[in-house]
Amino acid sequence: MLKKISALFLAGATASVMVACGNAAGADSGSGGGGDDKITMGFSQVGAESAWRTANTKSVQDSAKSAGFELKFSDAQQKQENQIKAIRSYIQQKVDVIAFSPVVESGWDTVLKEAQAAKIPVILTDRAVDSQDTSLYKTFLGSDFVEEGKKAGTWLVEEYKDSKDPVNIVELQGTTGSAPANDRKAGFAEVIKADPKFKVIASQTGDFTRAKGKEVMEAFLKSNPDIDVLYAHNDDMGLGAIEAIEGAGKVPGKDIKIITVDAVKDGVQALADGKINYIVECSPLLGPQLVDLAKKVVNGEEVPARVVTEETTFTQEQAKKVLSSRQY
Ligand code: GZL
Repeated sequence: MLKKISALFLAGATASVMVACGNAAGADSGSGGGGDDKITMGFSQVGAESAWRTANTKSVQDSAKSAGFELKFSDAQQKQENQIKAIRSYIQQKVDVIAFSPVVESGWDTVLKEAQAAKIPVILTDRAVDSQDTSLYKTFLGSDFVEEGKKAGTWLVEEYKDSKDPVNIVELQGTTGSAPANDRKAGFAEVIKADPKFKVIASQTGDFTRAKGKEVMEAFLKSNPDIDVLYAHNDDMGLGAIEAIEGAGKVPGKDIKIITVDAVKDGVQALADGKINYIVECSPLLGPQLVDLAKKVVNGEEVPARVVTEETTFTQEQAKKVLSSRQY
């Protein structure tokens, strides 16, 4: 039974709250929304493009189940039109709250206005939108992708601090137009621009998938004989690129140094094996925080405008120590 609780949301919560990464076993805190009525959440997921996404889906589904939510879940296969269709169907079904990870940053205002008109609160998780009207959603829960890009760049500057030679970098970008791709690129460029020896000689999307990462890296290798570094916006593209590098008779991690983002198990394994040199963590375990925020929003409680997950980084030595305890 869907019990509509009109959200008496107090606008203008601006504090950003730094919270520790959720964990898969993280029990949700607080009581359910609206007494014993089930909260019905409509969730539109980007797709199943990477190990990160699979872990994120599991975290959302497990947390919704343990919180006693009725979860309506859809996989958009990385297509914005499928997400818009799913959000519209959730509006039709009069769910209590809508949450989604927008595959790209732009093009959401119309459907978000429809949700607002239907008085259904929306939570952004994982990826952000570029809507100017921030009243269209109640909060954003996820990582600071610019910071992730900066961490990648900072490691590279340190790694080559004693070198005077040019450092030729190729970049495998995430999905074109997505917040992580835009921001990881910007953060990295911001840091390396301090030294002109760092040159991004090729940059192209690998759409966050292993297969595309391999395909684009093969093309990079054919047209650029002197690649020193690969910066891949996620582990999956980096792992695909490793196959291409080895196929070209080069040694990943040595002939070409590799920096990736996420820290999923296969990525941390490659880091421990010396095929990747540095990984910036991006936690997919957003489920426990999402259900807590959803309960508050449905109950009309104030929530921070932005909830940023705390994340770390891993060197090859650290990877060997943490590998057995990685949850995804
Ligand atoms: C980042 C997330 C990205 C991951 C990729 O929060 O949106 O999408 O870095 C995933 O692995 O495909």
